[in-house]
Amino acid sequence: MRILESKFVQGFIKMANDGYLQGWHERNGGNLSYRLKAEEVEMIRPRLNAPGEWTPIGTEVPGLAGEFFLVTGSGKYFRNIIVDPEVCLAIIELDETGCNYRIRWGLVEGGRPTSELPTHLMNHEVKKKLTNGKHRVIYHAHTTNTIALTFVLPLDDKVFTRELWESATECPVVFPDGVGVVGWMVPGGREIAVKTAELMKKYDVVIWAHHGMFCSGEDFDLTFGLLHTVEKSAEILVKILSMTPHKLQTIQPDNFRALAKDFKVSLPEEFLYEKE
Ligand code: 2HA
Ligand code: ZN
Repeated sequence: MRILESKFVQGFIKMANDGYLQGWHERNGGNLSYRLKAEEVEMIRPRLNAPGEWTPIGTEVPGLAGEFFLVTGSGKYFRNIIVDPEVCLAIIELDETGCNYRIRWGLVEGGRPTSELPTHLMNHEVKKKLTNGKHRVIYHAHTTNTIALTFVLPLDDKVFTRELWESATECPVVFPDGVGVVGWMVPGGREIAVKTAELMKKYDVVIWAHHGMFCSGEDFDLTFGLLHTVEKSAEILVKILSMTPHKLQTIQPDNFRALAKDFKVSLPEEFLYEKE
């Protein structure tokens, strides 16, 4: 089967375009990666390019040795993915040490995988291990309202989680583990990747101050839906804070406990602190 026609490539392209239409991908902002299933690799193997040179990833991910990923290209615009996926995307293969990659499809006009490849792969490594291989998608977007909040809320996991939970009732059900926050760092390298992957051990959502958000999930719908839900809640909170610094009423800790019971999720008490 032609690689472009395969279901996972089509799902990837749709997700990327949906993100663009939401306004989260100005210029070359954001990146997306998908860890292929073994049967998907076998299905497309006859149509992969002959192996080329190995290139260092810039970090080590031994837990992903030999895996294949579909990724966005560095400097490529999300708005062009749907028009010319073979120019904007790549399928890469990792070597047996998890230190190097090589391109096996795509980027037909040249280029490299996303500048955030270290963060994507280190997140994939953590999630593959902790979810028994269920999580396959890592998504980074420049989510306007979530970014705005990083200028006015303390850069603290507990505060961000609680404020986002309070801003829309579905939130604690959609991300019961909460969200992590990374203070401002230089993007694109190993240091921010290590920090993000550490938080991904606990959360499926990590916010980068003054930059954007990373989400991890099982498939394209769940991962897009997670990021969309966080950003929608952030939008509501931005509107609230734009009207008044004081909420007249909100969802209270005991309301969250009742919600947890009915919706059969466990909400860590660390986020249900009493406010002054
Ligand atoms: O330009 O979003 O974080 C791609 C990015 C880098
Ligand atoms: Zn970014």
